[in-house]
Amino acid sequence: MNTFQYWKPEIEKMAREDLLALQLQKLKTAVGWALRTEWYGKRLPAAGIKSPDDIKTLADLRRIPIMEKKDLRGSFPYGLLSLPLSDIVRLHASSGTTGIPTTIYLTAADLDRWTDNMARCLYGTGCTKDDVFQNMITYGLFTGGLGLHQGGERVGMMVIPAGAGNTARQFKMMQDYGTTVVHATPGFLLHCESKMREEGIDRSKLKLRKAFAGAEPYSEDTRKRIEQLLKIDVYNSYGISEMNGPSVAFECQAKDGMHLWEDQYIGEIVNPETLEPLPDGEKGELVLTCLCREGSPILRYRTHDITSFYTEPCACGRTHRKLHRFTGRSDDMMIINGVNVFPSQIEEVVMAMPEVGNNYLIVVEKDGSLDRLTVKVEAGPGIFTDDTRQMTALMDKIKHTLSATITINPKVELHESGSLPVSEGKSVRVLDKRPKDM
Ligand code: DLL
Repeated sequence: MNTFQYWKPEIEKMAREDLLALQLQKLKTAVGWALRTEWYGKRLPAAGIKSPDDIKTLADLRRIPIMEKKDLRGSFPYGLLSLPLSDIVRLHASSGTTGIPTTIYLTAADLDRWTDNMARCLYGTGCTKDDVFQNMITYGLFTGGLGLHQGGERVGMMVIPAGAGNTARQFKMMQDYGTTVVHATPGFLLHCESKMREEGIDRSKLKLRKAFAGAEPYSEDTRKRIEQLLKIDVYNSYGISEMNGPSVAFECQAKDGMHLWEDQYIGEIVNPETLEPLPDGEKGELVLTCLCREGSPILRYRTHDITSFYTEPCACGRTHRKLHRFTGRSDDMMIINGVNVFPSQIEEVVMAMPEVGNNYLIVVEKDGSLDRLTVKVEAGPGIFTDDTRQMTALMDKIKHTLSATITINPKVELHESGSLPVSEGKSVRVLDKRPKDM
């Protein structure tokens, strides 16, 4: 029997009606923040919302226009800023569908709220200040690194800012410092397990007991496999940089669905085609409203992530509704080893190169537990030769230009003009060969 632990029990187990009243109050505040931005400053009044008082009930949320990633890009860099830059203490960004990143700005109070939300997630999995937490995910603009780092510190754990990759170094730190908890993408956790076996690391000498895994979709079977192989408990963690990143929804000790923190976010499930709300429990696209960030407020944001709400309460007693494991996306974004990549980013790079012909193909497959991206491009007319040095130099050039844009290293293959398959109907540009086990 689990003894559940709560970071903010008065919030986490709040009666539903009080929680909804709190949401309404915070929604009004967030609308006030949004009205100060250039983007919402035009759109909210056009929808009849000129002041926070025009929001009378939670149903008024539906009057707010839905925001897309392209709107964020369109308002780059500062169209969504609600305060002078002197009030901002941090920015984070993720890749957009084109070269323009989607950027969010945090005030000191925003950062404090995010940190506390993260602490709530981590503490809710049973972590305590006695834990040693190795954060094996990318730091920098990506929200996964600093997000869990801050949350871990707030819980009082000793945080090792390990960063992603380099399994040998990770194992050394686990052994040296007695790591008890790790954070990584599920793919990297599986990769660690096979490397541990390969390198003859004795699991029984490690103190590992838990892992937080997220930033990319994975199945319940994958969770079980990681748990059995590494002999740890794995907790699913969902977030999206536009909503601060991780801490949006997290599993508790019941390990059965992720609590969406409804005092911080409002979640709606909509039909991805009509954007109309779906009845409770039905599967559709998640639209999120951020109630906890003043710096760059974002309301009714299309995540493109497909899920549904649980209709039954959780064994842990928390009243915040839970989300089912995500089963896909309603757009063409690919997640490759935790990094978001849009096919359009790749197209933009290769089509801008004069040496490249008209056809290309993106192939994603599994290489052990990790994902591998191959970009096959046709050389332009008269470019392809038997001179391997020349061809290797061109492939390297394409590879470097691509990795500068998409931030991961693809394998690049150069093909003779006219040799890649041509579809008769719509072009097939992406071949995702990864098993769909969800
Ligand atoms: O991936 C934030 C994050 C960092 C979440 C660390 C969890 C852990 P983005 O780079 O903006 O932010 O990518 C967000 O990743 O829209 C989903 O498609 C996908 N995603 C994130 N977590 C999960 C998950 C971070 N647990 C996009 N299951 C989202 C399925 C996930 N997909």
